[in-house]
Amino acid sequence: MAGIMDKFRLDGKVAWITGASYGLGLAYAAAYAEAGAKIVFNDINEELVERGKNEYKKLGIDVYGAVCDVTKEDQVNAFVKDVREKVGAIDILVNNAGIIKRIPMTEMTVDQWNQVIDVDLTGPFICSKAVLPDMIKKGAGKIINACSMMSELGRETVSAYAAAKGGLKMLTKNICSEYGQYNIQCNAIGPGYIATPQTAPLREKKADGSMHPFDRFIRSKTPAQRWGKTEDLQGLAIFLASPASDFINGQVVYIDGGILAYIGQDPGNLDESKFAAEEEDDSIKVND
Ligand code: NAP
Ligand code: GCO
Repeated sequence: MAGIMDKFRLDGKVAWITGASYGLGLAYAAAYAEAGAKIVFNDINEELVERGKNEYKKLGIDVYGAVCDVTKEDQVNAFVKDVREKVGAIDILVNNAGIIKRIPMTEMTVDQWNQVIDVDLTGPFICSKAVLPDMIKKGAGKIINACSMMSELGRETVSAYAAAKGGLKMLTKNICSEYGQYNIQCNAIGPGYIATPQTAPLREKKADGSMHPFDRFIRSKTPAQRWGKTEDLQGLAIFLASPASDFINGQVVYIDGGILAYIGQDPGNLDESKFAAEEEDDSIKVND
């Protein structure tokens, strides 16, 4: 007889995690594979897809991977068609692919703005639109968007990213509203500050070996006084992709170590020696 924990299984499901050659996407895919799903992923060029396949091979995970830029609707539609024919119709979509450009708004070009909006907001629109027809036919589906602290808060130099992630929160609610009637749930993961290649520039030690000022700042804003690890998010990712969350829809679930609940402390009060033992994340790529 099936027990309650079976509700957290993904056996037989086809899960597409966009931009999952490394970082959070790779962590979500590894978790989904352990929960029984068939993994498909994409990245923007052959080199990254091959690197991703090697990472999955090291983890013992059999994946389908192909080149697909989430901002190009023709590539996305061809990818979804290929997956349908070679693996099966997509049951779970994680709109994980994302970029950030940390540039003061007055210095940011419209082209730079558009690049971030295209990947972080239009990409999820294009990918969700491509998988929804199969989910409607099946009468079930899960779409999980990658929101952020910047879905709720602003900060200097990330205007395009914050606008995209704020828009992604509302796209999450809209997909819920429009397709919930087909037993499709669209929710979002809202990570805090997680140690991945995307945030590597914010943690790089200074020339004298001392902490990056932003590293000290984020620890002073996080009750646990640490950055999140990609594995911290795997449980929530499985939950939102599984039947256990079938009556949750249109929500952004924040997994931030308490940042949004905490006013923060004076960064000068932090005892840096407490952090010395933490191993540095194995960032394999640093975005600009
Ligand atoms: P990351 O390390 O920069 O990885 C992003 C992934 O997306 C990479 O594989 C990247 O490939 C891919 N990608 C970029 N543009 C793409 C495109 N046009 N088409 C397909 N793939 C593309 O980022 P991360 O830290 O793992 O974050 C993953 C997601 O979570 C992002 O949406 C990010 O905004 C969000 N998030 C991250 C944090 C955090 O603290 N790390 C917190 C909140 C939210 P390339 O190598 O080609 O760029
Ligand atoms: C930044 C960081 C953040 C994180 C994440 C926080 O420059 O502030 O990159 O944006 O990536 O989105 O939730």
